Amino acid sequence: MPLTPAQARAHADEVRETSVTVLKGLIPIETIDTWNAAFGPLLAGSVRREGDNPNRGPHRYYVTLPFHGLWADPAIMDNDAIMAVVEELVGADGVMCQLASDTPLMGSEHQELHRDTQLLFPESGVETPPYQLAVNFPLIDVTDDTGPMEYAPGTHMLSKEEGMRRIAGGETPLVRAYMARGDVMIRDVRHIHRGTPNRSLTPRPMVVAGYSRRWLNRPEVNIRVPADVLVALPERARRWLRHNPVFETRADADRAEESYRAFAY
Ligand SMILES: O=C(O)CCC(=O)C(=O)O
Repeated sequence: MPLTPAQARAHADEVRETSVTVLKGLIPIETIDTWNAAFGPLLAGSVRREGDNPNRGPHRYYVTLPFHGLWADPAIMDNDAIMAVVEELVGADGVMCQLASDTPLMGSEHQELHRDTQLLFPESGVETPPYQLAVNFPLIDVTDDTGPMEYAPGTHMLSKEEGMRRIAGGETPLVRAYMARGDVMIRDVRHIHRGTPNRSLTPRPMVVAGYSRRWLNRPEVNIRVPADVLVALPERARRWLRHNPVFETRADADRAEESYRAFAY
């Protein structure tokens, strides 16, 4: 269901103010369940390669999604409601630069509190409007048991020191991001946040699609786009993908692994 311009603005304003907005029940649950079933083998491959101490913390896996088949579904990658909010925040000339997933398993721990990006002018103490967003949706329901992300609202507009001070003093609480299958979160990744332990036996995959202002280069991520997938996408999706490498075949696109190492800002 598309958003009206006023609804899109209200969601964008919520991100500007708190760092997070949720579009509830946006993606059909059947689609999510199909993604979750297809995700199993990708996760198993990462667990085999990386063992139980991968780069996002123990028993926590960052898995890049191949950009073809169901993973490149335009109903999600070119979703009118998501794009309306994203365009409000980073401009209609922005870029999509990341498609991956974060999955804590049983045995995962609290991550350090961190932000996912550097500030643009860290020495200035002045925060800018948004320039880097994550669009997240879980492949299972996120409850206390399955390891909800915790975030500190408003800290995207503060220095790390000030944000940490407010969290430590209880002035800014850590909010647990409970989500049901089908919910989509759009967040400003400058907010201070952390992954929490998944205490269940079920992996908790969280898809992450990254969107940025057109001038932001994020060398740590990209989307390796097969040419046949690109030409079949709607014009808006092709435009948002324009800075990513394009490959003649899907096998070539799948070959290189993105190396998104654990770093915390
Ligand atoms: O998956 C989550 O709950 C958060 C993970 C996270 O913040 C990270 O890996 O940087």
